[in-house]
Order: sequence, then C-alpha cells, then structure tokens
Amino acid sequence: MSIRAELLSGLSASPATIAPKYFYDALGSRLFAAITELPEYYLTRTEAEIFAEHQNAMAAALGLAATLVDLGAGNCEKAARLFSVLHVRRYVAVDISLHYLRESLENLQQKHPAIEMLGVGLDFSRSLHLPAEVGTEPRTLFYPGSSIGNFTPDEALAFLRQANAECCGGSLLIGVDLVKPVNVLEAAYDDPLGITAAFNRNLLRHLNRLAGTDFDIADWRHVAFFNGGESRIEMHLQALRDTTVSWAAGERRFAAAERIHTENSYKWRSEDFAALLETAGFSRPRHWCDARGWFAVFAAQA
Ligand code: AVI
Repeated sequence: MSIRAELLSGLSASPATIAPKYFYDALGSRLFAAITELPEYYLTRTEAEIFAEHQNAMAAALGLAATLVDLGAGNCEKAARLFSVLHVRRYVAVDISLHYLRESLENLQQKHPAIEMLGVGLDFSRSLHLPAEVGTEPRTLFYPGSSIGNFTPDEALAFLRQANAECCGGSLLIGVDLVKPVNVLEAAYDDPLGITAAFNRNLLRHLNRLAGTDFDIADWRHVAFFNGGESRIEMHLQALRDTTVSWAAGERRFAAAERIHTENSYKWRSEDFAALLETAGFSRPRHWCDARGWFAVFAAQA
C-alpha cells in the first residue's frame, strides 16, 4: 500500500488513526529533540544516565561483536557514546530518512576515521530486513529510547523476533520505559510548555503535505493520558468543533470531541519485558535501571 493510501485508510477508519512514524518530518524531528530537553520528559535523560553508569557491565554482557547496528539512528549521538566501550569497528546507522543520516554520518566519520560507516534508509516498522551490504558477521543491534514502546506487545514480539534473526548470532541492547506513577507519565506527554502538543498537532501539517488533506490545525487539540488497562500512554488529536477534512477523492467528517489516535507509548514491567525477549528467542536477558526504577536498558544474546 502506498503511503498516501495507508494514511487515508487510517483517517477513514473509526476511530481514525495516524501511525506515529509520520510525526518525524523536519519540524517534527526538531520538536522531538526539544521534548527530550524538557524536565518532564525523563526518558532520554534517564537512559543516558544508565548508559553512563553501566556501560562496562553492558559491554561485558553483550560480548564482542565488531558491528553495531543502530536502529532509528537519527543524529547517531547515542550510539557514538558507546563506540569505544563496545570496541566498534563497523557502524551501521538505520533510519527512515537516509537523507538526514548522511549528514550525521559525515560528521561522525570525521571524528572516528578508523570506524567503517554505512547508512541504511529503511522503514523497519514494516519489516526489519537489513540489506546484504551489512554482511553476515554477528552484530549488536542497538534500539534505544524506548521506541519499542510505540509498538503494541504483539508488534513488539514480531519486531524482536526479526531483530533476533538480524543479530546473526550477536546480541541486542535495548532501552525500555517502565511503569511508574501516572502523574509522572502524564506530565511527560503533556508538558506545560506545549511542546508535545505542538509535536502531536504538527502531524496534521505533515499529513496535509503527504496525503493532500486540508486539516486546519486550529481545529484540533492535543490529548494524552495513561490507559492503565493497556499499560500505555495514548496520544490523540481531538476535534474542537464539527469539522470536515477533504482530499482529492474523499472526505471525513469529525464531530466535535471526536479523536484521531496518533500514538501509543507502552510502559513495561521489567519482568514482562525480560519474558518477551525470551519468547522472541533471546537468551540471558539482563537489565540495568536508574535509582528510581523508571527506565531499563536490557542486553540479551540472540
Ligand atoms: C520515540 N518515542 C519513544 C517517544 C515516546 O516517548 O513514545 C515519542 C514521543 N511521543 C511523545 N513524546 C515523545
């Protein structure tokens, strides 16, 4: 299915949905970077603390694999901090936009001339199958940031099974956000500055460009809450008034207060995530947490 057809079918569904991968146009990526600076958005900061404190133990648990495959690499900063402790000789940066990766990789190559670098443009939310040029040596797959939380548990399991095969006998290093008090979670996804609201509403601009829709952003507000039954933060866009969105061959009416579901961000219990890794075929999962027990980094063998 084409991107346009996929978007319009989600929009026509009841309830309407838009996949979270469409948050990340140029502005959306900058807004996400701003989110990671917010005091309320503890995830990025907490994960960085865990890496800084436990990187030697992680390196020992992962074992030696000269190739590091960075899934959702972006500006490549998180992986670059691990190059020396993991003795990386080959770095493969994977992201949906090869264009953005090229710039990051050029800068990184200057700082690390001895490391062979490769950029791969791939939408791995559809299928994680790395191209032949990555080779067949055992690799460490690196998936930080709790992006795994943006998959449902079934999708996460399918993704981890593919990741297991793609390790070629190597290992996985993955960041996972954990269950914690609801007020902490909800503040992280509905900050008082309104950056997360802008990130969510910017999706409609991106959609207007990608699918030719005519959303008026002023008609929509950001909604985020913790759904305890599903153990996930849900983000939605809620219509402020009755409104009709049109595109070349169709339209969708929204009643006031109707919502478009834009993202789930699952919060795991560490024992459940360890069990998920084992179900996906990984062995000896180990994890490290921050002092508050808010975030975990797992290492496991394929
Ligand atoms: C990328 N992902 C892990 C973020 C999250 O926390 O689920 C995306 C995000 N959505 C709102 N704020 C940040």
